[in-house]
Amino acid sequence: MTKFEYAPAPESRSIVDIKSSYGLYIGGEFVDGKGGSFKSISPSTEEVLAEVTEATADDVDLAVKAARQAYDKVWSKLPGSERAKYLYRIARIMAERSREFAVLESLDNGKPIKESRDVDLPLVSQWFFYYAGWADKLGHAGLGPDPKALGVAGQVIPWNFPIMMLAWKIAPALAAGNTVVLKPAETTPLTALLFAEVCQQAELPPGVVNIITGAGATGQALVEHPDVDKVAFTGSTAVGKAIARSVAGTSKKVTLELGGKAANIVFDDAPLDQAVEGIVGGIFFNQGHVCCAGSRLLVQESVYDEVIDKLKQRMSTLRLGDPLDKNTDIGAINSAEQLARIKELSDVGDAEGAERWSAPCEIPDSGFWFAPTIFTGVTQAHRIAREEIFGPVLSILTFRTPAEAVEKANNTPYGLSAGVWTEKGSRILSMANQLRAGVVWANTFNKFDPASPFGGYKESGYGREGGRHGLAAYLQGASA
Ligand code: TAP
Repeated sequence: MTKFEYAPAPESRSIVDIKSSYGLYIGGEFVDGKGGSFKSISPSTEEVLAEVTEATADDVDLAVKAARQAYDKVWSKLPGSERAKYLYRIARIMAERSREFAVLESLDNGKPIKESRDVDLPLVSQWFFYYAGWADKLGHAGLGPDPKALGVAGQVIPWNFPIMMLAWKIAPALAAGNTVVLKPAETTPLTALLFAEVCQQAELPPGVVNIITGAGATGQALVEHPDVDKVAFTGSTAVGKAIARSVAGTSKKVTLELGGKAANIVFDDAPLDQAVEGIVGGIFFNQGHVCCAGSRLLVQESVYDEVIDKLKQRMSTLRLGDPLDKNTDIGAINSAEQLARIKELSDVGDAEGAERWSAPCEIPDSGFWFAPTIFTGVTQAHRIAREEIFGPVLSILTFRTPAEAVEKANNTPYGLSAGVWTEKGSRILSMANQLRAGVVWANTFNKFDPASPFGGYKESGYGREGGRHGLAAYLQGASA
């Protein structure tokens, strides 16, 4: 049994200054809201980290006005090379302050510090550096000779990669010449609020970036605001559909990055130890709170027993616990609501006859936790094979032929990502052509790069983030 040792890390915690309460960041300064407030808690301990303002529709209106004014009077008049200077400045500050951001992200979100430190934060500064480079070269992006910005972008992001999603949204929007109003998720607002301080430090003109905190109603007021020209949303397919309906018939341009149920496909010629690492990273990275998680494992029958044995052995070494402990592999589930959903769907897996096995972790007394879990004997009809669990739960199916693997992999309403493990290059290319997924990883999983477009097919949404394709989403008349 893996012993759970709670190792509080006060020294790392002290590197970030968390204020007891936060206002809204509008027009370059923190202001009081017109409504109430809510608490942001640490999901690993349930301690209150800060009191955060709940923006009302009037507050949203003020933020959109600030963004409009900044667009009309300042940002739209700056040459791309000047916008680039601000973006480079932000990129450098994010790199310099990455430790502080990583600790705050792990406290507010529950993710292991080795992930926020080694994955999320490096990608954040890379994203700003990458799009800074485009700001004065938009005419060379293949999106028209002199592409123009859209105006004010309303951006709504989820809780699974709070600061990374912020970077994915804000960097291309500003590079393309838009101003933004961004709403982080209710359970993870703190790194976005710290980013507001970075905007001040970078002397970004007031109103170019506005951060408003709140729940779904605040997000709805933002996307429905008549003076918002562009809506960029990452979150659940249910909310994405509601947003698509609410903006239908308006001139707003919309990008939706929604859910997924990715197949991670292991052929019998794959290097199995490497594949097992990819399976573990594919589903247990960020506690499985990953839209592109490899949540359905398809294993070729001839290596099924070997893969399951190796997988269980590897899972038995995973350490679950304090997100600030550098040795932690599995952090906390982000909220009580998400934990309840993971438990509910896992119970459905039991009831439908799949066989559950969980890694032998000790679960802490407080906070929200779920041990890394696999289900074997899963069929395509099972809800755990069809619905997004968004937690550390892997549904395992088998296949005999490549054609059967493709059919099973594509048998989902989603189409965000997929993984293929095989030694044959020709099989990789053939599978990539047949899989209906926006991203197909080969002999790796969950790899991201700012130059590479990311986005879905079918109910996983539309539009792309990353690369020059990501610029098209923020420019008039451009489609990548
Ligand atoms: P949602 O409940 O959809 O929330 C996403 C964001 O939208 C949050 O900021 C949320 O505010 C806000 N929101 C809720 N209702 C809204 C409404 N009616 N109008 C406008 N905004 C609204 O998703 P979640 O639970 O945070 O995130 C999990 C889901 O996101 C998963 O399905 C996952 O697959 C998907 N996801 C997709 C991607 C990509 S790139 N495709 C990336 C990450 C996550 P509150 O925080 O207050 O609810």
